[in-house]
Amino acid sequence: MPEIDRRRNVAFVGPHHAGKTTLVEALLAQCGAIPRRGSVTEGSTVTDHEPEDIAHAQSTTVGFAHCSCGPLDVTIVDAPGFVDFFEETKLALAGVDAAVVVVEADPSRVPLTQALIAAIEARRLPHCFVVNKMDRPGADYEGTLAALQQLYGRHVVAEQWPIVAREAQNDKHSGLRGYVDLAEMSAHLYDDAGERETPMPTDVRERAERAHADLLEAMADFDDHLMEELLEGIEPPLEEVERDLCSECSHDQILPVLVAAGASGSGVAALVRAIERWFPSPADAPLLDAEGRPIAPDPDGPLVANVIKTTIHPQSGKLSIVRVLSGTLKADATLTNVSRNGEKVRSGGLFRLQGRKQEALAEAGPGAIVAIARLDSVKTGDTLTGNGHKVLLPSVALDEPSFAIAIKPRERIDEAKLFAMLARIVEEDPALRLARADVTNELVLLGSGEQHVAIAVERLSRKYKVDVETGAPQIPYLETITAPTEVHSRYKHQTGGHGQFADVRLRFEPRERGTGIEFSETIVGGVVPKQFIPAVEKGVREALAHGPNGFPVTDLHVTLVDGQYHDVDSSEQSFKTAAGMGVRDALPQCRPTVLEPISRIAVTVPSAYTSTVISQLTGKRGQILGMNPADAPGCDVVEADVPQAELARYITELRTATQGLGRFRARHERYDPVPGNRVAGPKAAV
Ligand SMILES: Nc1nc2c(ncn2[C@@H]2O[C@H](COP(=O)(O)OP(=O)(O)OP(=O)(O)O)[C@@H](O)[C@H]2O)c(=O)[nH]1
Ligand SMILES: [Mg+2]
Repeated sequence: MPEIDRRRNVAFVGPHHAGKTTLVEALLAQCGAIPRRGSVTEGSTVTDHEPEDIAHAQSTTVGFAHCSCGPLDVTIVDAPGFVDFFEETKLALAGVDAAVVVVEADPSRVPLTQALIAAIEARRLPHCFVVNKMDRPGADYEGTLAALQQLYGRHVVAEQWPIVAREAQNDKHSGLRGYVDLAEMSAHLYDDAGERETPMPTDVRERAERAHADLLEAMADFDDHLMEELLEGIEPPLEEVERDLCSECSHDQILPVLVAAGASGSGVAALVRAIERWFPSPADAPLLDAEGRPIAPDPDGPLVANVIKTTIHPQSGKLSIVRVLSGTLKADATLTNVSRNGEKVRSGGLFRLQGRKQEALAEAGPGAIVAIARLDSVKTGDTLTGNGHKVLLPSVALDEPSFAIAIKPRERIDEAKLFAMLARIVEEDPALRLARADVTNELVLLGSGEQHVAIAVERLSRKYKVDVETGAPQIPYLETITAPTEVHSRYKHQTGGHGQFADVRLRFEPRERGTGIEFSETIVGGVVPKQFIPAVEKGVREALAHGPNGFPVTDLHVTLVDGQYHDVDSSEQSFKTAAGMGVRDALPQCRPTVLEPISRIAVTVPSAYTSTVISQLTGKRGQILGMNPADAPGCDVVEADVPQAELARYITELRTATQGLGRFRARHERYDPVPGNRVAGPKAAV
């Protein structure tokens, strides 16, 4: 079999804690890639190898592994399930040809797959579901299946039915013993070697027969011949059923559902067979370029590769994990980075990843997912080609960050160094963003949620041995005036020699919100000589940087209306000083008021949570602007204007109130007076 036909690139995705990493571990052990299964809680798995994964007993970034399953060469991408890391999952999906969606055997967890399934369906990626943790008491396969069908339709269909152990006294589910293969209608019990066939247990026969009929009916929607057989009451031959299942799953038409208990390895042997039979090889389903044209996976064709992940090690340097789409990638080759104006880059070594371990490779053909060392200027998402070939791959649209912290060095290093280190952390995870805040000038790190940003800070401290201080970013309050005034300010100073003298009369008037500061003058007869007027303006503007409440003053008009000077003693400095004094005298007379930034937010939530979200926003002094159906089915978009001060932890509160399903976008809208002039937060000064 040609090498490409033996390849399978599969992402393991699904809600947080569904058991993906554990299932991957069991699969690697089943295929002999590792001697025994490690455990997430002990920090000994292949794909959760980063210190942050181990410390939190969860995946915090994608992990890569590979194994040979019979003739197959399978590359596994183990994606983190926690909602904060979803952008990372989206990037990883760009590199695979199929996905195993792992869900717990608990119907209430099924809605958590919605954004993920939308991303999978956007790519028309073949996928199956694994209902996992079937060993747990109370595991509910039937309910979970029904919940999946309710959300994703009847083409989500059981291909396996569980054979469960029950407690003698109360008949309650107490474990998973095996499964019925609903295509073959054969029963299998798990054992140390994987599984063995067994006569069909009488207690599942009837239920399995109904599920078998459902499977055939769902498949018949895509095969007229099978439909005719069913209408005539003919049992279709097994070869036909299997052929249809392979074809319909690999074309993302039928979404089979399997059972497993990854912690004990139960179900893994059948999952391996499913990957082999149902999922396409890179040759079967060529990936598309940015214009939607398929890229022929030809080993002798022009090289095209896509960077799906970047990792940076402080000592050993950068690894770019790429998916080869066409051509043959070699170590120490010159590549063209089409995404960066055709820049030429020279690759270092080529590796295959087994968790943290790297195996050197001489070359990698179409469909391979491999790591390239030392592509220093290359970023995640870039398209690399050989010989200047000009093809560009589609970019993955990442959501805007919804949580921010302010960050500063605690000691030792200066901010510029910290910035450089943070930039490398952000390079590893493009869902993070580094910015300098307007008004407050703080360094802020933005991400998809509190945990996302906290783990990035942990990674920063570990990798670069830097101690940082973090906290909520300051709210960029401003202040303004609400009444006009006019002041007279004279600066006169005599210290031996020649003295200093300046006299100004300044008028202060409120301006419309958002119009900023305007300075003008109505001097006649040169009572303030022209050369000193810029100094007056400078003095005014500098003094306006700190209003009576400590915040920058905005939205006012200051006019220099009159003044006096002295031939010898007047200078730019003395006029600047007089102007500053005038501002400080005037502002308290102008009924100053603090302004707070208002964000316009659009919250997308399943309709069942819309009223919860509206009352949550109202409780945050939000002004609801409207509510409309969202693009995502069954969801609403609530638009509101909310003070930024109320939104610091909103993503966490929103997810808590909506089972993790709510998301929002925010942008600065305007400044409004703070009710009662009372500000919260680090600069509370009123
Ligand atoms: N009872 C039972 N527990 C399991 C099973 N699989 C995993 N677990 C436990 O569930 C927890 C989560 O398992 P993981 O494998 O880390 O789940 P995950 O989906 O990779 O989690 P994230 O990557 O953080 O989304 C761990 O405590 C596992 O020991 C299973 O089949 N049965
Ligand atoms: Mg995991």
